[in-house]
Amino acid sequence: MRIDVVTIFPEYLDPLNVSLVGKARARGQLDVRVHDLRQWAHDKHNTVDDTPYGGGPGMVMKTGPWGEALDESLADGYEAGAHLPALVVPTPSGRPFTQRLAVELSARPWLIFTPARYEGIDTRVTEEYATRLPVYEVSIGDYVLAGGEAAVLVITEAVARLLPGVLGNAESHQDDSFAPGPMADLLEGPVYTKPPQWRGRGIPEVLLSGHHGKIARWRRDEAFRRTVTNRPDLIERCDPAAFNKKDREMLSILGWQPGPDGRFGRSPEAVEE
Ligand code: 6GU
Repeated sequence: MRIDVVTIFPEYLDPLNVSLVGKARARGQLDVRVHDLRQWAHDKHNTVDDTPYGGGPGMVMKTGPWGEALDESLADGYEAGAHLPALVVPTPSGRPFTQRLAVELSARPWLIFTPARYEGIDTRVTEEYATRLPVYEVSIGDYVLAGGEAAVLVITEAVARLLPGVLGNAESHQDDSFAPGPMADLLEGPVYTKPPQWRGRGIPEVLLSGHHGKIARWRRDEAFRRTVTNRPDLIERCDPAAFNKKDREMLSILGWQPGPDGRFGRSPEAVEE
């Protein structure tokens, strides 16, 4: 996969040299090019922003530098043999970044990120490139960052670990929270390693039993426990067909019952504490 990032803070992307993404680059599985937007600012102050039409606070990033940066990055990528580029525009106004979107992006051969500072990029830039390439406007959560660079780090790491050969163990993202499969839509429960005793705290006995069926059931019960506490919305929107008899028992213990539509909700007596 090829990744281009155009930014006014290239050094903000230095973490892409470290850990999983850094190793994927070193192995040639990921070709990351970081470009300084100011290369394409031609006045003596290298201006990339201006005041917003219609007034209001803050500054808006100008069309000119972004247009030249994207044209040149596209030309360079095509020349290097890359194909099917997609533009990823980090913005708090974008669609939510989810594991599903990470999987979709990981199937694309070439991503171009346009993290913005200030109040964002003049809308005509995304409009223009949307006539030529798929454009994903993406938000990494319901909070506001000072710029999109941190979002590029987040999205790149989530995508890179899905690329073939990047994770050591081919199975290790099968039961990630949010991955499709038997634990779909449940958070992962607690994990333990040696020593077996630490500050008076032991290990749940079932994990030492060697009984794989019981261990799988225990893990699923703990996944329900954690999901009910931290993300009850995930249970509410789950297709109840995904729950077996033991799942329903566990949900009942945790105070959840099927409603008229079959979907699970907190039992009335368990609500409000
Ligand atoms: Cl992608 N950018 C900014 N500036 N703030 C955000 C965001 C992105 N996602 C959530 N908040």
